[in-house]
Amino acid sequence: MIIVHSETTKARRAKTELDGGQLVPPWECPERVDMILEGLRSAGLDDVQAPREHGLEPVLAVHDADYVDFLATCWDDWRALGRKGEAIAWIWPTRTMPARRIPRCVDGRLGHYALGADTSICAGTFEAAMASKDVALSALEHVLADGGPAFGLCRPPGHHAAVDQFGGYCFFNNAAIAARRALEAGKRRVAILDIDFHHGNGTQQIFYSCDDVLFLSIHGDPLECFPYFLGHADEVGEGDGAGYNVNYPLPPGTGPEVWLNVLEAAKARIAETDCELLIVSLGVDTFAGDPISAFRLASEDFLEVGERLAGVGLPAVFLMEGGYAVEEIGVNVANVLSGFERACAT
Ligand code: Q9C
Ligand code: ZN
Repeated sequence: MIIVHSETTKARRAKTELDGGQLVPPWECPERVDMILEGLRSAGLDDVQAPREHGLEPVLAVHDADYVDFLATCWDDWRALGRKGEAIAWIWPTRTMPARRIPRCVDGRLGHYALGADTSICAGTFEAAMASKDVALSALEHVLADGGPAFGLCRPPGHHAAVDQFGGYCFFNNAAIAARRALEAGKRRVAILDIDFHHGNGTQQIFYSCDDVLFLSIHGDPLECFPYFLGHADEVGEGDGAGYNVNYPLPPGTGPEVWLNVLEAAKARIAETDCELLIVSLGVDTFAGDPISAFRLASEDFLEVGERLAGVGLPAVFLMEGGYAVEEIGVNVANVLSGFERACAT
């Protein structure tokens, strides 16, 4: 298995996250990257390669140009106003005053482009987001070239980022960018299977009316869990995309037995939909010890997850999403990938 990694993914080093009414050190921290690399190395997954730079074109195939420009300039605009803290959204277009124009002032722009207040923007955020999508695209390239598999150690993660919104620690939707590129390269249909604890609202929104990307997500029920406003089972896609969006919301406290059964249901949907590539949005925040999530998978269960994913039988790109139990994140990710490799070999 090829591992794609860039040290530039650590250029985002935010100091603050609004959590429970307090500014706390962000759960989504650069140390996650080092712990994952260490876990992979211990498991013998040591074929680590640097990404190739892909520029903005593949980003603009997914995200609006004004949104990309906002991400590129937000921190400088914020600093120019002499602000002491990190850039954070605090007012939004709402149900009673929906967005009609994009404000000029950075405070208004933050509200326009943010889906929540959990994700501060700081120096290095844009560079890290650029490196993260290059990691995803390079992992994809390896799979397109030789059938894979490959793991892209993306950071920041991507699945909460929509066409023109950031949040949930995500800026560019790495999985969506890779999927669009795979279609351009000739794949006729791509499955994105999102096994992060949180619903992949951004990926769903991006492909909601598309039939060439099958999006499936297994996640904490949005009635109880972030992102709260998307991810219900009756969201099935629209227009051409009707039937190509599949949500499996599960109650907080869900353990490995139920979770793995639902994974089999998702695999069955992929099997009947004629896909040529599998992109796994790989969050390991389904781990029982995750500090901000509520499923009950144990570290050993991730071996089983990897083995079961091999059963999909498609060329596979794994892209890192969430996972905040920093001590165990390395072994959890390594277990998924080792389980996958082991099952492919047999
Ligand atoms: N500060 C991913 O796993 N924050 N994102 C909830 C409140 C939102 C998780 C805690 C969690 C986003 C990629
Ligand atoms: Zn998550």
